Amino acid sequence: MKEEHYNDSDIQVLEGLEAVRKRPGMYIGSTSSRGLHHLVWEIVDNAIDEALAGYCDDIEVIINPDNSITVKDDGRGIPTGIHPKTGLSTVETVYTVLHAGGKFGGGGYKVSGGLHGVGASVVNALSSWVEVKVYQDSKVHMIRFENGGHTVSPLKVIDSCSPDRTGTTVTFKPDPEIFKETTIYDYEILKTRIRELAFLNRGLRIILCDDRTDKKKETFVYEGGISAYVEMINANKTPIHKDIIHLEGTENDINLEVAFQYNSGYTSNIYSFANNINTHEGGTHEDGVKLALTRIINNYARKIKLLKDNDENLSGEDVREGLTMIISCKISEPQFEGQTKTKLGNSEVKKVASSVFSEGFERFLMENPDEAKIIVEKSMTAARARVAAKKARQLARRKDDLDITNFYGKLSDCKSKDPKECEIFLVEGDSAGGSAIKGRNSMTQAILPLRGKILNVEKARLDRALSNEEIKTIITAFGTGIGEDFNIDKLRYNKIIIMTDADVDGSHIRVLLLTLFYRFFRPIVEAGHVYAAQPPLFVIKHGKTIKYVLNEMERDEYLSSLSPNTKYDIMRMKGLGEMDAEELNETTMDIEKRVLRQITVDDIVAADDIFSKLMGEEVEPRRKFIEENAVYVENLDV
Ligand code: 28F
Repeated sequence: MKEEHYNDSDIQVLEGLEAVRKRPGMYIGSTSSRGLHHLVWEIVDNAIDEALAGYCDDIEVIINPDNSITVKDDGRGIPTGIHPKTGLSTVETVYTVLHAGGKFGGGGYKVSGGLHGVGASVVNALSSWVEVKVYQDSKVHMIRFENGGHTVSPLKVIDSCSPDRTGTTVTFKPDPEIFKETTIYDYEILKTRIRELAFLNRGLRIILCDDRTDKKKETFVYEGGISAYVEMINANKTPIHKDIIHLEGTENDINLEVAFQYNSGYTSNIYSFANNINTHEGGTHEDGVKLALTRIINNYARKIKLLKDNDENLSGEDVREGLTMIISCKISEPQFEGQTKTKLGNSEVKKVASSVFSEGFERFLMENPDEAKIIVEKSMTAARARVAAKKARQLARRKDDLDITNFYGKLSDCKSKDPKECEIFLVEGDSAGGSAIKGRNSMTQAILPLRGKILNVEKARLDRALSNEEIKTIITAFGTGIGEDFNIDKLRYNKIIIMTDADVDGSHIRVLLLTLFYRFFRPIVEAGHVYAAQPPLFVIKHGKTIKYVLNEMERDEYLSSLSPNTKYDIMRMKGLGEMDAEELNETTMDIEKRVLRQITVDDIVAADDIFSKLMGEEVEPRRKFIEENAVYVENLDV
């Protein structure tokens, strides 16, 4: 049996890698699929560092049939000489000595961006085996580790290669003892991050191969860098100005690059990175750019007199409406903070980001007045919508001290103020509304007669929906507010009952109301507060008995339950509007007698498809839908 000789550096090596195997989460975040894929990024980062240093143009990532991973670069190759501090080759040192601070461990940071990451030894510790080949000086050097980083064959020359072939090739097999959840690689996860790395490092070519069963090979290289990233995100949107704006600058050894373009949408897609790491939680680079963007657009808007002196400033939200932006910062000692260590903390970056951005964007606006005007007008429109929505929200928010019937006169509110026992009927048409007000239990039942068709909110932005009287009344009555102010705890009724006729008009109103609820009050539906009243379709009279039934099925069931020689009259009910207060209460409102159908979100999701066909812009789907469903459209039971 080979004599094991450990000198003190061997012991330090083994203790270091042992520590990683004991608490892998400290070094790679978790041992789930996410941690498994993180191993790839540790090795790829080292190759990218060699690219950032300017020595590598091509990187290849291969998923081998056994789910081991090979990463190749055409850089200088890890030095094969003896490392002064450890007496081992530099390659063996890089793969067996645990360096200070990993992104997850030791509270430190991931050293990257030209200083070769710390991750190689972590990958070694968590792999069943690792093989490193270095192409250097026309020789192929190879070293192999097994079982969590033990050197089983020290670095030695195994072959020769052409003098112009240099680089590093690393193959590793994650240890199933560590990655108990899965050791199967996901092509899409690798593809997404590799594509992102190619966007973030313009001109760098990264090839991804899957050599398992369904073989695949894709190459990612973007000469446009993060501008190409913006182009991809905006591909299925409508850009409102031609150029993608690209700004870059370096101050105090901090490099800041920004690419952005506005589209006609309302949402903002801003993604920021520090040393290629996705700073999901933002940070000082993103803050600096955002502040500068708001300041510059306001200054320019006032300069060209689009913003008058007494107009209030455009807000950060206004200037970011429809903005697609990528921010990439490269810094030698990044501090990552936040819940998931994805917030850039270096305070010195904020000033640099702000000044690099300001200088570049100001110049762009001066040199491109037409595009500048488009951008400023977009922010102005957003500001107007924001102000309108705020005003409407204030109007719509119930003034507790005033009885809101004075406000609109349309809502006949109930006397009780205990939401648990109160219910509100949204009734179609004034006549039914009148009967409902007369026939109701005024202690707990509020009536809101809806006149005509409420707005089709399918396509409207919040501020337009809020300008519709009927909708404002509904929002006020509910008491929850709408949009960002929405608070379900303020709901004033336990049941919201839609009471419309079973005819096409009634169904149309019902679908419009459900569109409104689905778009702006979905939590109320999800909580099960919304119901549809079920007015009876037939009334059967025999002797002194009057029996109301909901539909044909109940009618037949009831008739078959009568004794054969019972004489009876049967009539099809008229619309809600023709029922008198007594009848309406008796049949549809009285808690003891009525039948309500609770509306659930999946009702609405199914109907949502119907909404967009019936309410959406295109005529074709609507015609097709009505044609196919005409026979049922009046029983549209949503
Ligand atoms: C497939 C993964 O790991 N590529 C790498 C290099 C190149 C050098 C290097 C790496 C010890 C600590 C300095 C070569 N010549 N691909 C990779 N390529 N590491 S890792 O040096 C590591 C030294 O930092 C290298 C001259 N300087 C650096």
